[in-house]
Amino acid sequence: MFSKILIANRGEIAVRIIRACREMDIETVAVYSTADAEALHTQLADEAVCIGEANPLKSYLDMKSILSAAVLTGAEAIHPGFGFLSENSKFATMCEECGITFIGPTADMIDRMGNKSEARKTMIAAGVPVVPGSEGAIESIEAGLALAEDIGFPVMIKASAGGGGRGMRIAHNKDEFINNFNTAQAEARTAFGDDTMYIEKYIEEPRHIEFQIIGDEHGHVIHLGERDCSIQRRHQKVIEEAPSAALTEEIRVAMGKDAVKAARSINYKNAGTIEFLLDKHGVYYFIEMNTRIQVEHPITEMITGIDLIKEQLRVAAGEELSIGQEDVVIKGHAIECRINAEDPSNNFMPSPGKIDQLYIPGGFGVRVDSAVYNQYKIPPNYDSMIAKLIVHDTDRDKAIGKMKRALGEFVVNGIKTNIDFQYALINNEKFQKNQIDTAFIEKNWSDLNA
Ligand code: MV4
Repeated sequence: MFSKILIANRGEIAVRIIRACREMDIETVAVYSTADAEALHTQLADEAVCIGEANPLKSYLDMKSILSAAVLTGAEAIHPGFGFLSENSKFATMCEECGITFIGPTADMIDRMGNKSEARKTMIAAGVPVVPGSEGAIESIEAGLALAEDIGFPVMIKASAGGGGRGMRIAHNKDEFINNFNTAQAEARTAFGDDTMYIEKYIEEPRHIEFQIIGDEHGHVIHLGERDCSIQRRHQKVIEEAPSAALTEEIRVAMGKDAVKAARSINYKNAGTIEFLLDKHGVYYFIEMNTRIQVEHPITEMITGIDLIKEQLRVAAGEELSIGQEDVVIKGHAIECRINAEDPSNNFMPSPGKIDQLYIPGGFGVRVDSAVYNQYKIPPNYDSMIAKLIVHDTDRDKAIGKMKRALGEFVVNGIKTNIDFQYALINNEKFQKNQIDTAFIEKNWSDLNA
């Protein structure tokens, strides 16, 4: 196992990783920007190195600064967390060239899954069900249109370099296809410097179901069940739960097998996620793979009792997974609410600033992963997520009840937060009855703001 690692991230995920390391007797090096001198990760790590200015491009995304910090402190590995450099194959390669282990998959796997039309092709070849559409990328707008007419409108036009909702357009007919294809392609060219496009049949009112998988370099790949991430706003997840209340045991077993098949087909090593869309008829389709640990990993930890960061460190160090598929037993139900420093009454605008009163909920089955403390000043330069409130109970109804209790206890004053909005979501009758899809927040907007 490593004796010292550097964490190339900030906020609650940096703290989460430091905690796992401390329990494993691994020393930690934090990196921080000038805006994060007082941040919790900077204070909690064994060592901390300032790597630059508040602007993430000049600190948390500065690969040379981060690698210099790792070399100077003698860190053997770098954990990238999520966001920032976590799916940057160039960074993974640079780590390797410096003799430092990138805690993640190989650069080649990042590239193969980062290119969404290539990933589709790979999954088709592996026999994993994908949404009807182009085999990989489409050659031309004419070829795309012919295919769209073949599979039938509406279709979704997607950028290969996209993912997470960027560079995506729906087309309901031929005219829309031509217009939206051109706009989406131009957008992709500007945003990603890559205008490769692919198309899929548009799945109406789907649920977003993702399977947690993890693989080691000894040929073991297991899944740890699914998460339902359907409650989101503008492609930002808001509430996640595990397991999904939308799956029958039969579908769950089939999806789990396909998730493992997907990861195994690329000899995947690291924690990762296989994302599926589930349509109203219970038919599921692979859409994307994430080659990183994700924000919502704690709900999987709560229902499985498995520490995903520790397993991730083990496999990165070349060890075998400490558990097999037979050791993964799903127990109860977990829900995560993302607590953001933002103003729901002002279009969810970020609301940075000083916290002048803080009470964090606790009690049986309540977990808060956060990097804030009383009197902490949230800098304006980063993501607005300040905490994840996670609850675990024996079933979904009880978990909902526990989340209501915990949200009711949570006090953050001095800044605006989405705590009351989260309460309205959790308290919503349709949410409670599991009448959910990816358009839930839009569809229930007036009820949620009553
Ligand atoms: C889709 C889709 C419907 N049909 N693909 C959005 C994010 C990206 N990861 C994929 N996304 C979607 N792809 C087909 N063929 C609908 C969405 C989608 C969505 C997916 C998951 C969670 C929330 C969403 C919100 C809007 C659209």
